[in-house]
Amino acid sequence: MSSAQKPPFYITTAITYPNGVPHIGHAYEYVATDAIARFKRLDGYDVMFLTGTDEHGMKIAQTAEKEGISPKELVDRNAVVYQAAHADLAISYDRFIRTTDEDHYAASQDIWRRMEAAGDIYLDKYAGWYSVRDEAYYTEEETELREDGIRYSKDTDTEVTWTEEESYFFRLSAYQDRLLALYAEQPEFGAPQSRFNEVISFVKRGLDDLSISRTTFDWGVPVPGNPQHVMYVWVDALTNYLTGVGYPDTESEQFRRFWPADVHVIGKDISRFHAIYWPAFLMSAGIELPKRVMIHGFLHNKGVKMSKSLGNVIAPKDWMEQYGRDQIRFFLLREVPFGADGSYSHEAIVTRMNSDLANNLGNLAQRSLSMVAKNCDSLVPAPSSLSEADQRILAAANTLLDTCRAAYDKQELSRALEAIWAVLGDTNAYFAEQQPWVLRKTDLDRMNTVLYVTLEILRIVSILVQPVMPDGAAKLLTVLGQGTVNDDGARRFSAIATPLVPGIALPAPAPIFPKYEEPAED
Ligand code: ME8
Repeated sequence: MSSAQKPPFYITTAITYPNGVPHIGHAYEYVATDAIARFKRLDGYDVMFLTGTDEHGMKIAQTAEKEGISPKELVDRNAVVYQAAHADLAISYDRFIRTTDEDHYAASQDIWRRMEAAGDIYLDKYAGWYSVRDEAYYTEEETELREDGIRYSKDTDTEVTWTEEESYFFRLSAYQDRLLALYAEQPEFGAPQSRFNEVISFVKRGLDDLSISRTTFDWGVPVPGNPQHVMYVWVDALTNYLTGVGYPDTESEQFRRFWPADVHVIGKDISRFHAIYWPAFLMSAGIELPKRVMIHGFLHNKGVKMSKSLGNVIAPKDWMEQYGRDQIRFFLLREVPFGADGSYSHEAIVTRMNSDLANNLGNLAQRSLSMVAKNCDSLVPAPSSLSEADQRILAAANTLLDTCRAAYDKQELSRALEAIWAVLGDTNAYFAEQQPWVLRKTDLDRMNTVLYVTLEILRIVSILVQPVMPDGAAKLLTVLGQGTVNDDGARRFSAIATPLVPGIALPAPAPIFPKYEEPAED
């Protein structure tokens, strides 16, 4: 099928501030979004997956100043670091947008002009509390003066400073009713429900107009018609989702195909920006709204917030070197129900690696495939008539695609993995009960059947775990004789319904998910 015939699917991550180094929290968001993008591609969609860096604003300007370099030098240096993290994590994005890309200036200025033409932008004076860390404004009530004499945002614990300057405002207050109507008509707009409810209550309390330009620094997109002002970084940042698919050319093939976005994947600290400001900007500009904002939780190091001062910030690369890429991707998506906050520790990772991957998957593959190598001339054995136990386990494996689709459509990735591992658990029990190594001496037909059923389930499982573990799944599919990376017809979800063909020659099995070995102490 050509891509034009496939249904489109547009998914995005938040764009990261490139003012430090990527950490596990960022990796978590990239990996989750990547798994969904890969899932949809394997399921026959034409996917557009956008990620990137959010390069303007006060925070970047201040970091650059501290380092004695220009903001552009800082973001040029750091964007590369984020791109390398994407490559290390096998993030299969279609475009890595940088908000300093030329086409993004045109897009940001275009949406501004549309909001202005709608009568939603006016010039006034801003006086209030600003958090540079959050690039966000807070009301007096949202802040508190603490014992150290510094005022903080109560919600995010970041320092705020009093700011007074001439500023353009967006008439956010006029959008309260329309936003509430949107939430009522589209209850799937925000997820999970608990986090979406927080957004709804916030809007119900009433909205203030939003300051959307700054004059005290110039690192941003110039305001059309008044270059004394640069846009508030969130106006340009949110617009990246439009730039990524060809805006402002709303007639372009890409824009018409992919906008509105199917899912924006973001963290809980930026839900207001995505579920309140963003739809309001789009309503004002007369542009269709995204279908869904998926709000994930935060990852904490053994339950403790990651912070530079505590020295517990983990670089994704260090983890991958220690445990392996697939293992980390699997751990992140299996361990934490997407949407909830989660915790990680060495022990938790090792447990997942050893029990779920090495035992339940790797070992089952190794045992069954080495029996086939030894006893069936390395050919997929032909099954004879299927027993009730065979039929039951095959039927369970054959429901997995639908279960996974339903879970991925709600971004409930851990549920999809849980369902797959439930079938793997049952298959291990089946293999142990059937004892093909005993059947080898007593009933070869039955041995062949048990091995066939086990390989068939491994085939289905391997196809379905590709979005999460692209490397290991590819190796498994290779040892199961199922296509190649370049000729992947047998690896797509549409191939699940066609059972494993007896008689195909299998390559020598190789262990795929090894157990974690603690490094020897010196
Ligand atoms: O917020 N656990 O950028 P950012 C899980 N530039 N996710 C985490 C996390 C953690 N410990 N820490 C951060 C920004 N994140 C803006 C976005 S979008 C138009 C602009 C998530 O670099 C965070 O919630 O601070 C966000 O979704 C992403 O990482 C980038 O965070």
